[in-house]
Amino acid sequence: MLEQAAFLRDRLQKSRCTVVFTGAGVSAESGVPTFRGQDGYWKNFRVEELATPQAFSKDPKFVWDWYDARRLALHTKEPNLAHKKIVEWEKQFGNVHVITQNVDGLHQRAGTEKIHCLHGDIWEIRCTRCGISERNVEAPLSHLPPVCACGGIQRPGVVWFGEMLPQETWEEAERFCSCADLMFVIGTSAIVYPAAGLPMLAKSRGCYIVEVNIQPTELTPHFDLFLQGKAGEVLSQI
Ligand code: BV8
Ligand code: ZN
Repeated sequence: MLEQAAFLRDRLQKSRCTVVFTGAGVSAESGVPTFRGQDGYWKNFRVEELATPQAFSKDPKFVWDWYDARRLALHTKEPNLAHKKIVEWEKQFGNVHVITQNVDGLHQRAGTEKIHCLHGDIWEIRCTRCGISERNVEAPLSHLPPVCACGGIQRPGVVWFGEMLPQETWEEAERFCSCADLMFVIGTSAIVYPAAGLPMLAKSRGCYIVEVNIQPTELTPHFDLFLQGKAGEVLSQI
């Protein structure tokens, strides 16, 4: 049993605002590849080739092939113990807010209600001509790239490198991290900005920060507690 379990439950109980900040590692035990691990998405690609507006305008079908494959793979994936424990905290302690970099929708499928998706949602597609967004869970997509009723090509509803994060979502995330007294940073390499700046924003306001990761990250030295291990295994002990 995790020796800090009782301490962390007490902190969760007393917290006025808890933020759970997650990255791809929280979905790893669901079988979803991370971005930078040895089995990661990026191992065979360069970011510039895929997750940028330039790549999409150059070859929308090539980019859609990758997103279509990820959506298809996600169809057989389920939320894991980590996602479920976070839902339990939200129900039990109330003021728990999830801020995720993930686009896989697994937090939502697990039942998380108070969630802020900084990098969008792979199940949203948005028209590049009229801007209309729609939820589309078809996998594989019958037509690549998908086309809007207005005739415009539709893109994945995610935030690519070089693109601004959704303004309102970003501002909400900053607000919650500014007032959080407890933050769990789970399964992120803390490489992608501005998202990776949120834990240090919370830290600057005196927040107690717990990191859960299979290995230390660049930010580990700045945090109050580092719990080494798989997210599902560690969280289920708290
Ligand atoms: C922006 C959606 C302002 C798409 C993603 C040059 C020009 C423009 C911008 C930049 C530039 N140089 C740098 C930047 C900023 C850039 C950036 O940060 N680049 C990085 C690579 C240095 N950021 C941006 O461009 C952002 N926008 O800055 O706008 C702007 C605008 C115009 C001009 C200038 C500035 C937008 C970034 C959003 C990119 N979109 N995703 C998609 O998913 O396809 S990012 C992508 O990385 C995912 O969202 C992912 O979540 C995110 C972060 O990765 P992680 O989640 O941390 O995943 P990773 O694999 O890295 O790590 C997994 C971790 O889990 C590891 O630590 C591992 O140890 C751990 N783990 C593994 N298994 C487990 C585990 N932990 C626990 N349990 C386990 N079982
Ligand atoms: Zn359209």
